[in-house]
Amino acid sequence: MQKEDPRKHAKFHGITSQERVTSDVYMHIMQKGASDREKVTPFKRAQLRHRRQGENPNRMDDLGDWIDFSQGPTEDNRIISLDLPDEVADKHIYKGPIFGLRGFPGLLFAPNALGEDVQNELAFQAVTKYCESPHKTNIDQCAPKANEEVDESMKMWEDWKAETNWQESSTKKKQKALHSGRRKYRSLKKLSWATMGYHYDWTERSYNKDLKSSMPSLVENISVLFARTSLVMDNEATGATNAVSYTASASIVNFYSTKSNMGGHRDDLEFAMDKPIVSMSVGLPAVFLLGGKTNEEEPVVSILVRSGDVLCMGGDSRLNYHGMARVLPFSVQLPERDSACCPLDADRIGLLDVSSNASDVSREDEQALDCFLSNHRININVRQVYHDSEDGAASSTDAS
Ligand SMILES: O=C(O)CCC(=O)C(=O)O
Repeated sequence: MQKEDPRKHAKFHGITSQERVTSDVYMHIMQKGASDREKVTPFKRAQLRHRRQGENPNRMDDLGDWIDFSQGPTEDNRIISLDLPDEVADKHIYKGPIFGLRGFPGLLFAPNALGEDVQNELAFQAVTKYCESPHKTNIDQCAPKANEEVDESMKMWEDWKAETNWQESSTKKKQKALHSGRRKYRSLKKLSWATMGYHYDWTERSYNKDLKSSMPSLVENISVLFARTSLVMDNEATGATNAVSYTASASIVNFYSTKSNMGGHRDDLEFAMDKPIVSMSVGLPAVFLLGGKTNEEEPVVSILVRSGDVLCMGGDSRLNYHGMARVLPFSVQLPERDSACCPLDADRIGLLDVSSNASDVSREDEQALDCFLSNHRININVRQVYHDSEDGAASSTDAS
């Protein structure tokens, strides 16, 4: 008897897993019209406005009013320039810039915060380690189909390289399947998410303390740095004196192709709602949607997220509706980034004791990764699930 992915039918963040990975649902909603069951809320309207048009992949007509944090506040008065508190900047290496967004207290955006070497390391770890055991993926949720070949010893990355003509296509920024052999059960083409740290139990719809894998130090160190920044800045803004410790205890790694999107949802399953979500992006740019506390609230703003950007949803924005409307293909021409951005590079991240653990990436892997990232977006987001007393905040406080 085959086990079905519980997320396929169960509503996750208010959307089904199918909705999470395909924009066809938006067409479907359009065709159905605004019946009571599928009421077109302001959030959904924003998603529809940005929906991918297969026949027009480079469309830009929906992007006029987006917020591009990498242009800074001089270009857009919705962007607020913030000062990194000394407490965070000195001790935590990242020197900024960091921005807020008018009307969305608690939201922080650090454009191009991660240098190229850090982005590549995150991406390489994501395709080689974060999507492999002991971490869990969407693929593990379903039993293999009768026509699928199961080879537990084959790593998905090695298989993808063997099956994709990335060498020839890396210059053309297009991937081609080499041959259409038997379908693989474990394949990067089927991968849409992996979880690390506490895994979410999709059947019980809760985190399960007994289902846990390790949190990679690179992801932990980056997220603790930005989470503490968010916590300190939120205390400063609100006059609160909340603890600024953070435990990176659960992470979702989302793998998007140019056809993927993620419907609107709130991350409301954690217990430590006073701790921010830290979200980092690598690979293709995308349109991130941010709404209010419900999907009925306006405005719903469109934010351009690019490779290397870090976004924190903390304080008042922790429970805001959000989603990912569309991934922009490589061929879409974006405005240049402001050169004042000062990314966190491997040298500085070395101070966080990460560079010593960096992967030894071969030339072949480098080129294949370049090709993969020219067709995919990887988003790594991190949460603290339980309250400090239960979630071992000691390790993250030591990082100060
Ligand atoms: O891909 C993104 O930027 C958003 C991911 C997200 O919202 C989630 O995993 O809950």
